[in-house]
Amino acid sequence: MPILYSFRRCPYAIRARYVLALLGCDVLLREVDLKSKPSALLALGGRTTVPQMIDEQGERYPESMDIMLWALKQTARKELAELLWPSPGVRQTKINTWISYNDNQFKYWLDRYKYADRYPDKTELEYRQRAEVFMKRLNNRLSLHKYLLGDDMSLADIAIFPFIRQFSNVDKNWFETSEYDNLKLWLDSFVNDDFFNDVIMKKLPSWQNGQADVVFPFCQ
Ligand SMILES: N[C@@H](CCC(=O)N[C@@H](CS)C(=O)NCC(=O)O)C(=O)O
Repeated sequence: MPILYSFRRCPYAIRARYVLALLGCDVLLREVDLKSKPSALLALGGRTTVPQMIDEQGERYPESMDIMLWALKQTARKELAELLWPSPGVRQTKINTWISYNDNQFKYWLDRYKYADRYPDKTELEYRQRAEVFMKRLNNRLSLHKYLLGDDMSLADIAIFPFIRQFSNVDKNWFETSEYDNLKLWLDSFVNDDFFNDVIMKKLPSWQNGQADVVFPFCQ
């Protein structure tokens, strides 16, 4: 079985685990302590961020996007895979555009909003306002249909919701009373169910070399 190095709260790892679980792709999950990474991960050399996956042939998938694309290719759930990642290239380009805006623009302001005390250039409020540019775009899209690209969930939704979850947790009260009603409903649809809380976010002790592996997902 492929080996997945993961970290429970990491939004990149959450998106990877979500797609793997939804598509029924089994992996051996190794929960990483980021302050004391296991030597098996360090020994891979180069990038040691999580998530990271090594398949049965020893091929390495060093980023969350690589892992999600692997699952879409491997899965027996072809119809679901086609909904998440529709084959017309133009749809995939749109999905990639949303994801790269999230990863390259929004994430920058999210980190500063989360840790405003570490970035004294601006106030927490200013950082939040910068991040809200993306909130507004998402909220507008979600006023047109249930998910970002239409009435079906796509890879864009799954790749982005863990970052919005992080944003919402910085000041829960503010988020709950904010104007972004469509976004709140959309986020709720991902995080308020047993699949998310008991499968994707299940707590595991951190893995160190020699420890038994755990098969993920914990249900099918
Ligand atoms: N672009 C990467 C980003 C992964 C990433 O930054 N992961 C963080 C945790 S959320 C990490 O591993 N940080 C520890 C480190 O950089 O050593 C992906 O999509 O997988």
